Amino acid sequence: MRIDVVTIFPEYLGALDVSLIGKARREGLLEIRVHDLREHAFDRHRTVDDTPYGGGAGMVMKPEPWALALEQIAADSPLALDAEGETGRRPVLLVPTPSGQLFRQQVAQELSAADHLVVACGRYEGIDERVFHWAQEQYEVRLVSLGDYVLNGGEVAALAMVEAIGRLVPGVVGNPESLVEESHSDGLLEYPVYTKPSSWRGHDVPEILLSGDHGKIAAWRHEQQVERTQRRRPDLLERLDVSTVAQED
Ligand code: 6GU
Repeated sequence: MRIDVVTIFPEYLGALDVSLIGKARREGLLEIRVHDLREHAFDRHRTVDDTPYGGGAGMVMKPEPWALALEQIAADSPLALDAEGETGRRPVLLVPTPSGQLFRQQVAQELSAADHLVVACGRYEGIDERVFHWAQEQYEVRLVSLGDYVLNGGEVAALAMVEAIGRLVPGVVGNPESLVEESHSDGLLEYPVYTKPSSWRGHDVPEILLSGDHGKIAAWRHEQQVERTQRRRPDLLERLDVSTVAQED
């Protein structure tokens, strides 16, 4: 998978050199390129923002540097041309913004099947809205939010999204089994986990986990998933099919 990230703070994306995603880049499973938006701003101060029409607080990102950056990346997309000349498929333009659709595991799953993602990190009060309409000709545009709180810009959200998507690309996570059991993969929170010692500072590991009865352990873990989802995230249960919650044997 190819991922391009456009930002005015390329150094923020340095974390993508580290750990699992860093390793996947070195192995060629993920090709991540980080671009400085200011390289597409041509005045003396490399200005990328301006005051909002209609008034109001803060600044808005100007459309032109974005158009130049996104045009260049689209022209260089692995989807731009195939042997016959056209793939007919567009790269996905992912725009982190608190006014976007909620970025859930299911969205990460969908996006992990894309061949080319471009992440547009906005700052200030956001990017001129016309950029998103204009970009639809070359991109499948998706505005996505991490949750109901405000960050200073899209960079931290881009890191979270690239990690959530990248780890679902085949080969990036060494043991694909670990993707099946984790939180949100079945719409429930994960069951609690324990390791040695079995008794620690007066706190014991639940007996059943020491029993060796794999059927009972699986049933207990499922109960724990449902119970803690009910307690911590009742909103998640409302989205689920009853068969996911009912104990399967
Ligand atoms: Cl995706 N961007 C920004 N700037 N703030 C956020 C967010 C995204 N998600 C939650 N807050």
